[in-house]
Amino acid sequence: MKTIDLRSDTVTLPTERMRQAMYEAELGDDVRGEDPTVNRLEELAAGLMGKEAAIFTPSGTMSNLLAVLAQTDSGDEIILGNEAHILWYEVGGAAAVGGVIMRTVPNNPDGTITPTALRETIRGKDIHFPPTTLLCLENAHNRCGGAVLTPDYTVEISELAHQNGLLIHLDGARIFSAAIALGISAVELTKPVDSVCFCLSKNLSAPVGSLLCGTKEFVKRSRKYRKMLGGGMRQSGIVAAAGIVAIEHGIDRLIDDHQTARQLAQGLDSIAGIGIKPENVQTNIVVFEINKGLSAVDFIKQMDAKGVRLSYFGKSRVRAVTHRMINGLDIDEVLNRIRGFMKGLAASGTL
Ligand code: TLP
Repeated sequence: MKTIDLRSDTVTLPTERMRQAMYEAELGDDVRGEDPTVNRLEELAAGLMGKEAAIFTPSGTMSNLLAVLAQTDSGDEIILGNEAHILWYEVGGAAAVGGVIMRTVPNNPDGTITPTALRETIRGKDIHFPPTTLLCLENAHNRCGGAVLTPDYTVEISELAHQNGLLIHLDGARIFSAAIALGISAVELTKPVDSVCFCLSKNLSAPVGSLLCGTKEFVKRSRKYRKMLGGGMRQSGIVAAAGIVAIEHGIDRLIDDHQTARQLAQGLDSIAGIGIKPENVQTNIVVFEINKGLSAVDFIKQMDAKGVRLSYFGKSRVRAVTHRMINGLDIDEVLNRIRGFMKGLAASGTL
């Protein structure tokens, strides 16, 4: 039985072209700024994001942490959505390492935070208050089911933040998915923000890495913090080479992952016991509910035994992520296995 792994697009393996590029990569000591392949990747990334400079980091988590460190002081308050990846899955690094308070405002199901909520959350200059200095956005939004923030929204919320003296960091781990879904270039989504990071090792299939982009001064500060955190890498051109291939050849095909995600969502919608709104699926993330009778943990365990790997997203919430190693036939197979399992449950009276 073939195992079909929908836990995350992070499970994608490098392509043959990436392995070849890694083999042939020209290398140097990147801590000294002497790795030509890393330098090329950073230039390419800065250009794509419309920023002055970029820094290659080992992970999205480190990029987000550097963005906080380089744009706040210890004791500041940063604002982020209550479903933000930075809040949920980054081990509290912003607080533990950066010494900042993470103040949340509700994320709407479409990944946005309401301007009024932001306005009401930004603190004034009262002596008792910590300074509010950074707003973090996320696009596409992981915990909001891959939802996409539009350029108009990004401009509106960024203007509000800037008017109140805040900088804006965008966690754009899957920014190219958002751009492809909207049919625009990524720069349309990154123009209004001060810093942005995107990942190579998720939907773009590279083995390692993320790029953090912003002004030259910001990147210089981030470079110092990356070294402090132990993220200064030496001949990292070996992995940067795969990243260049990912950018040059991996972006246009993301549309295929959105198609398989829609196929999955539509199929799930026809299965009794599963709750989903297929019209909300915009990118490669599909979040659905297991209706009463079974917990998400049990559902995932049972499907795992049937060769379908999914991830936990809440008591009754399950996440599936489509990616380069999944095609339409795999999705048909996933749907057959889930349908069969749910039918079995209904027959046994569990549903
Ligand atoms: N997300 C992973 C897990 O951590 C949940 C996944 O499987 O989706 N920002 C966003 C929006 C992300 O989705 C992720 C990874 C990161 C940052 C962190 O990237 P890495 O894993 O490279 O540290």
